[in-house]
Amino acid sequence: MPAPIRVAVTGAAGQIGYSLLFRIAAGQMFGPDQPVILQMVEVPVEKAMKAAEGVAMELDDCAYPLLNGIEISDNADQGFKDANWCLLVGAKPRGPGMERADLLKDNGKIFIGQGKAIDRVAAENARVAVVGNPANTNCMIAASQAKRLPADRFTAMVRLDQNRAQTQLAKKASVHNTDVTDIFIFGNHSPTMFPAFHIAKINGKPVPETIGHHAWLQDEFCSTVGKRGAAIIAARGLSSAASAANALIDHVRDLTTPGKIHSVAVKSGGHYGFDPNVWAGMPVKTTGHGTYEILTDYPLDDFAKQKIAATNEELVSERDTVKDMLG
Ligand code: NAX
Repeated sequence: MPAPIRVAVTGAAGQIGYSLLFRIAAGQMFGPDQPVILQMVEVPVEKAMKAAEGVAMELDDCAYPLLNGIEISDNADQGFKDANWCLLVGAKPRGPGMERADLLKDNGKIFIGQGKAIDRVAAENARVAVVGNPANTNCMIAASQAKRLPADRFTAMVRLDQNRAQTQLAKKASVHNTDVTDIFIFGNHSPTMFPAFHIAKINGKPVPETIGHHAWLQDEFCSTVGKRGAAIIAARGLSSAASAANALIDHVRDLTTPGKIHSVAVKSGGHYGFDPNVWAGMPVKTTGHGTYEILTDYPLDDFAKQKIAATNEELVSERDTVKDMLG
C-alpha cells in the first residue's frame, strides 16, 4: 500500500460534505489501493463543529480499510496543513433577497483566506478543486493569492453540469447515458454555461445528426442543463448534494487518471475566445496525477461562439465585482 494522502474538505459538516466524505474514505476518489487521511474543515461555530464531530463518528463507524485518520479543524492553517488535495466545498448560501454581487463579495472573502493558507501550508504537490459558489470566480480568487503554487493547480467544478448534460442527451435519444460521449461544458457554473452539444456524440455519431432537433438542442437542452440546480431546489427544497458530491468524485478521479478527457474549469489562457484570466469550463486531457492539458482543437460554430461570448461576459463581470480581492 502507498503512503496515505491527505485530503482537506471544507464545509465538511454541510450537505455535500455528508455525501462526499464517505465516498472518499471508501476509495472512490483515489482508488481502492490509496489510503487517505481526511482533514475536515469547518467554521469556528459550535453547531458546525459539533456536526463535524458527528460525521467523524459515523466515518469511524464504517471501519473503512483505507481511512488512516480523521482530523477536524476550525481554521485554514491547521485544516490545509500538508494536504495533497484541498476540496473547497464550504461557502455561504445565497440568502433571501441577497444580490449575486453580495454573494460574490461575501464568499470571495473566504477564498482569499483559504487561498493564502493553502499556499502557505499545503503539501508541495497540493491541488485544489473548488465547489463552493460562485465556483469559477472563487477559484480565481484563491489562485490569485498563491505565490508558491502555480495557477494550474486550482480548478473549479463543472462536472455536475457535464453529467447533467450527458443524461439529458441520452434521455432525448432513448439511449443509455454511457452511449453519450464528448459532451463538454464551456464557461461558468451558472445558467450561462454552454453544454457543447455540437461536439458531443451518441454511439460515435454527432449529436446534432442523431437528435436532429436543432431548436431543442439550442433552447430546451441548454436551458434544462443550465437551470437544473434551480429545478432540484424547487423539487427537493434543498440544493443538489449527492449529485454534486458524485461530480466531485468524478472531477478528482478523472484528474488523477491519465488519458481522461473531461470538463474542468481552469485558467482559460485565452482559449476558445475566453478572457485569458478567468476560470472557464473547457475540455482537458489528464496527463498525469493531477496534471492536464487544455484541448484546444474542438471546432466552434456560430451558435457556440455566441454562447461562449455570453458566459465569458458573465465571468469577466464577476471578476470586475471582486477585483479588490485579487492578490
Ligand atoms: P451547506 O450549507 O449544506 O454546507 C456548507 C458548509 O460549509 C456549512 O457546514 C458551513 O458551515 C461550511 N462553511 C461555510 N464557510 C466555511 C469556511 N469558510 N470554511 C469551512 N467551512 C465553511 O451547503 P452545501 O449544500 O454543502 O453546498 C456547498 C457549496 O456548494 C455551496 O456554495 C453551493 O452553492 C455549492 N454547490 C456547487 C455546485 C457546483 O456544481 N459547483 C453544485 C452544488 C452546490 O450548489
